[in-house]
Amino acid sequence: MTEEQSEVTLEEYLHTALKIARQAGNVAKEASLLDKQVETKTSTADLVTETDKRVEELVISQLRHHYPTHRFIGEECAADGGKYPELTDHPTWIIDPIDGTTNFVHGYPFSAVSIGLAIDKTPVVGVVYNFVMDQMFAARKGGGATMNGTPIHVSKCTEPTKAMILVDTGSTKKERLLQSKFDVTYKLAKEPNPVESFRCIGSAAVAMCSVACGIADGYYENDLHCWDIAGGDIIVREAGGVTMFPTGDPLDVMRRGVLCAGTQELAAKLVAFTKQLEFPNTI
Ligand code: LIP
Repeated sequence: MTEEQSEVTLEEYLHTALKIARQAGNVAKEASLLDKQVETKTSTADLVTETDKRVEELVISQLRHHYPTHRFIGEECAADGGKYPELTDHPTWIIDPIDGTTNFVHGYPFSAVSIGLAIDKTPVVGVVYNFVMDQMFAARKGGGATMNGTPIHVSKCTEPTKAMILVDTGSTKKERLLQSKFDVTYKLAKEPNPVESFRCIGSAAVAMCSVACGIADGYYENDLHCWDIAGGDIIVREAGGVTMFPTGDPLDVMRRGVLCAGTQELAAKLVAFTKQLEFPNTI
């Protein structure tokens, strides 16, 4: 294990990320009460506000101050730069300043600052702060997962018929992606072994943390980015759950989807369907 991955160092990274996420969340929460300037990005449902940009700048500048040799991938910088960011083995902070921007715009209470640190391309530290509900989810490799400092655990559900599953229509308007998501969800919703219930909450990071703390049993999506899932990935795994690409392959945060569940058994039963999902061509 390198020094960067030692427990002491990871704990220190987590501590820093927690402080910055709280500060960023406070800025976003204050802004949530004011009028918002909303612009669109890749589709009419892919929104960005001036607060997303401001919070991202704050998070990256603070992290860079602490870790000048680390790399950074932020949702809004990526949108501005035009070129899809590259993830290397180097320690890289992956930031979504407001995951659930549409919720933020509408006042629907699932919006979070998401910060993940990947080393060797795998998240080892994650913080997801739902600043509306004041719920701070956190984890580091080997340290367990917490919400507001209290340990959290996934549910033990193994059967789709007893599971609450989260999915999202997302911001894509591409027919191929939407059709495959609705087809898969329809197959999972009907007899002979239907999923008990589906919910949409509009934030991948909060959805993953909902699985991590056991209020949902699983979640899948086929049009995400690394910033939506990097923080949540380690939180789910440290809470005892599993994360993967919806085909059943190991999770690669640079591929454009995720499936997570409280148990391997439930994940395998979902993968039998989610492996039919289509994904964006961009890596
Ligand atoms: C959003 C996600 C949401 C997903 C959307 C979008 P944003 O992130 O978290 O769950 O379905 O496609 O990516 O744009 O609010 O940061």
